[in-house]
Amino acid sequence: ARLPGLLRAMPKAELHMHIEGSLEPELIFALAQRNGVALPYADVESLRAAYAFTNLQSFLDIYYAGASVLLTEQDFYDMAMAYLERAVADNVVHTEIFFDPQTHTARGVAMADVIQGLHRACVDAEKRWGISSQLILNFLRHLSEEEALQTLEEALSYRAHFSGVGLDSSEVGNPPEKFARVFTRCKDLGLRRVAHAGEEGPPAYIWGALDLLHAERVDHGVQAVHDAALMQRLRDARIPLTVCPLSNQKLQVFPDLADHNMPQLLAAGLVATVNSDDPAYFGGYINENFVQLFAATGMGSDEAYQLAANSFEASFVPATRKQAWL
Ligand code: ES4
Ligand code: ZN
Repeated sequence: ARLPGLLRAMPKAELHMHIEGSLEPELIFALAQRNGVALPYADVESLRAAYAFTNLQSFLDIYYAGASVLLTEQDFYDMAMAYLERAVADNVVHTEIFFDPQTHTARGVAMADVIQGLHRACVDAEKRWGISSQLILNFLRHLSEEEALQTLEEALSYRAHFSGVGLDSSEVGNPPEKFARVFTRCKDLGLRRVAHAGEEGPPAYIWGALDLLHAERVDHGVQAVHDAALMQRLRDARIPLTVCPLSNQKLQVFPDLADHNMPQLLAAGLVATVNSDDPAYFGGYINENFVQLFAATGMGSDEAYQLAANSFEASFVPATRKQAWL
C-alpha cells in the first residue's frame, strides 16, 4: 500500500484555513488589476520571492498586504470559490473557513460584501461539488477588545451566515484575557468558539483560551506538550487541536518537519487534526500537509485513519451527520 495515495484519497474535514491565506499570487495580481490597487511588488515572481518568513509577524505583514486587493463582494466570492474547488480536489468533504473582517472593514469594505461574498461561494460550492462548509469569524488580537465587540455587533446582521468565532493574528503579547468579555458574549449568543493559542505563545495562553474564552477547539496548540497538566486536560475533555504542519515549518515553529510533534500529540491521545492554515503562503493545500508530514515523521496508515476520524469528530457539524462519517 502506498501511503501518499491513501492520504490524498481519504475523505477529510479541514478546520483551520484562513480564506485570505488562500489567495494565490496570480489571483492577488488579477484582483489588483481589476480593482486598480497598487501593490509594492512588481510581479508574481517578486511577490513569491518575499515569502521567506522567519516568524509569525514576518508572515502577517505580507498576508495583510496581499489581502488589500479585496474590495468587492465578487472578490470575496472568487477567492472562496478558488479555495473550495482546490479543497474538493484534496477530498475535503467539509470545511470550516476562517475570515478576518477587520482586515477589510478597516479599508472601507462593507461587512455585507465580505460575508455575503463568502457565503454565496459556500452555497454554490455545495451545489456544484457537494462540499459542505461553515464560516468562522476571527477577531484580530493585535486590535482592541472594543474593536472586536464593534465587529461582532456589525456581523450580527448576518448571524445566519457564520457558525462561530475565533481569534488570530499576532499571538505573543496579546493574551486571551484581552478578549474574555467578547467571547463570553459570543457564547451567550450561541456561537461556537475557537482560538489560536500555543502557536508561538506559551501553554498559559492555551489555558486562557479554554478557561477565559470558552474555546471548544484550539488552533495550533502545539506548545501544549510543555505542560503535562494541560495535555491531560486536552485529552480528557477531548478538546481538538487544529495543527498546521507546513505553517509550523515555514514560520520556524518546527524548522525541520521531522521534528514536528504530531506523533507525540496522537500518542498522548489528543484529538489532533491536520490543516493548511494559509495554503497559498506556506507551500501547500491540505494533502500536501499530510504527505510531507507523514514522509518526514514516519507515521503510517493507523495515524492517517486517526487524523481523518479526528477531523470529523472535531468539526462543528451536528452529531447525527458526524456519525455517518465516523
Ligand atoms: C495566521 Cl498562521 C496564523 N497565525 C495567526 N494568525 C493568522 N492569521 C492568518 N494566519
Ligand atoms: Zn491560523
